[in-house]
Amino acid sequence: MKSAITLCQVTEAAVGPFVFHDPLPEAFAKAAALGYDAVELFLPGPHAVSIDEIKSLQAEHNLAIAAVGTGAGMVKHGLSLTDPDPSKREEAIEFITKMIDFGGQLDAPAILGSMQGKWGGDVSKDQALAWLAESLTIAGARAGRHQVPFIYEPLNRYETNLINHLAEGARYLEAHHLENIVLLADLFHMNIEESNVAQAILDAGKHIGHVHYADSNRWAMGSGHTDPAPIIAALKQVGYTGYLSAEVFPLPDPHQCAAQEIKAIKQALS
Ligand code: LER
Ligand code: MN
Repeated sequence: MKSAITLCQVTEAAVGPFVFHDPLPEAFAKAAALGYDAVELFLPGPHAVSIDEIKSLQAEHNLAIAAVGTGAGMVKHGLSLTDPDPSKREEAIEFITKMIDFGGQLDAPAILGSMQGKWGGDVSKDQALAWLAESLTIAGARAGRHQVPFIYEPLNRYETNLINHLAEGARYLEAHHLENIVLLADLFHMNIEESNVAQAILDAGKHIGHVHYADSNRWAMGSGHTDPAPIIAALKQVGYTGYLSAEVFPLPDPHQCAAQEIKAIKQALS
């Protein structure tokens, strides 16, 4: 397993669970100085930063791109894949497709989190899950062009009412024959929803393709009441070799948070 840290350039997400909000040259330098293997990018959209600029920062700092988030589609543009308005759903899938192509040029998968939306009002749960499956079919195929998967993230009940558990996510991928889609195990969401986080990881097994490595309070690991040992053991047991990515609040300050998280990741993997 490898370490990653979130870099956010989305002003609307300034209070979100992202560690460094500095301009990218400074943020890449800070991640590299602390010894991270990669950065996870949360950008305003597919044209916010040029691929050349990111590649040159990667080369300068020897950092991989672990993943790119798509949440700006929701927080900036109010787009979701389960919007009752077909033109909004169309715009949402276009935004995601462009983010997949952006990430793909950096060998990085894109993540679907908040843009999955919710069911309710005029939209039934079955209808929303059917629209989501259609979009995931498109996203999985598009990501495949870049030889990367597309990452689907079950969220806690306060953020979506679609899929809140890894097991539901795994069953959904299988039932809809969704190919090239992996699940994101965000330990913060899992701490709220799963009865046993390590067991949920064992059960989801090969479907897990990315991990947001947060403690129970969504601070750096070691700040809350999560015991990382059985979680790491479960990830090893299922053969997970991807990133433990610091999608956590930058508290008590970004540097202390980032330093504690890399220490916790290194300890867990030693
Ligand atoms: C995104 O990765 C996530 O975990 C969400 O809670 C934020 O939209
Ligand atoms: Mn997450």
